[in-house]
Amino acid sequence: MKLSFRWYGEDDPVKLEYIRQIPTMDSIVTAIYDVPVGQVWTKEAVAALKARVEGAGLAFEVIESVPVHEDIKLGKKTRDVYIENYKENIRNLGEAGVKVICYNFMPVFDWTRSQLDKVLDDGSTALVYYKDQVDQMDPLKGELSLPGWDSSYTKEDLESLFDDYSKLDKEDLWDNLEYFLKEIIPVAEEYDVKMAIHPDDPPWPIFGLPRIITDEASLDRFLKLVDSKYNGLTFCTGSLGSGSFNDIPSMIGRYAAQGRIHFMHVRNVKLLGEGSFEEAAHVSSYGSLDIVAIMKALHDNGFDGYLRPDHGRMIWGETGRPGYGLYDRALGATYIAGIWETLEKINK
Ligand code: DNO
Repeated sequence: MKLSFRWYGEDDPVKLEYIRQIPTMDSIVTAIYDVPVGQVWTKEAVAALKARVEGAGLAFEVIESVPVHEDIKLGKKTRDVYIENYKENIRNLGEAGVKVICYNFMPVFDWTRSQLDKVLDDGSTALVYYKDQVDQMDPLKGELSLPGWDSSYTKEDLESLFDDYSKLDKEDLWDNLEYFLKEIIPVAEEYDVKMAIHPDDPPWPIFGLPRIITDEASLDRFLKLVDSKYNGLTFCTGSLGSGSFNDIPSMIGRYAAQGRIHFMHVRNVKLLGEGSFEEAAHVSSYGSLDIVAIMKALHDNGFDGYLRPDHGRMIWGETGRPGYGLYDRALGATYIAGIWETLEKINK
């Protein structure tokens, strides 16, 4: 297990030098953020990012994310241009030593929450998803903006995307995903870069848009679309674990044994029933997930990929990017490292 931490570049209030000080920290998970979705990242920009991360004493081996252009998800004629650009990114990143690329196939919106700063009993704040509130949100009206969303869309762009998606059902989305994978996985194989899809967060359709990477059956189907270890998973415990229908430790055990998990996002969520949840401290008793069982499933099945603590709460007065402060994620990292050390020792 290689412990990693997400860093948003020089604009991130969390400094690389601070991340380095988290015990057993191995690598940085990052991306190039100022290139529009679908375009090629220049080799120079990738080299500069690599030099910066390695200069801070951390490895540069995981990219989260190289985003997938909507035309690819929609299966538009223009997709081939964007797929060629995607392949070029895989080649350039592979040549720079990147081992894993995380991406997702969620239409329009990445992760979605109803509130980013819900005050918990202990005075910390967390990201929450209250179904009744999300059901009342209309992304086409008002100034809704959430951290997982691409803020470059205008209202007109969004209307046209919603219109395009209204003509697409889940099976069409699967077809478009398969087309994409059949194009890119051979390049990933050649350049030794493991592709790792991130599941849908939350794992059900929102705003009437289809979502397909949601549960064990869909992950099985996904892995068979191209049966190569280069077609693998970012297993996000919080995303999949928001659905009570997912048995997280058992799924992790299976996919880790198959060598198909390349990247883990470890986060705890407290399920409130009926599709609502609150993000919680990593420690098992604070949420609905058994983090020890999750780590044991990884350990017992030979997981040797990258793992990062996922969203944290805001604690100790920290402000910054919702979910991505330093303190609570560092506590999560240390808790995870402690479980891992225990598993290594008791299994000797
Ligand atoms: C949320 C993240 C996601 C993830 C993308 C991967 O905090 O885990 O935004 O980066 O879905 O493409």
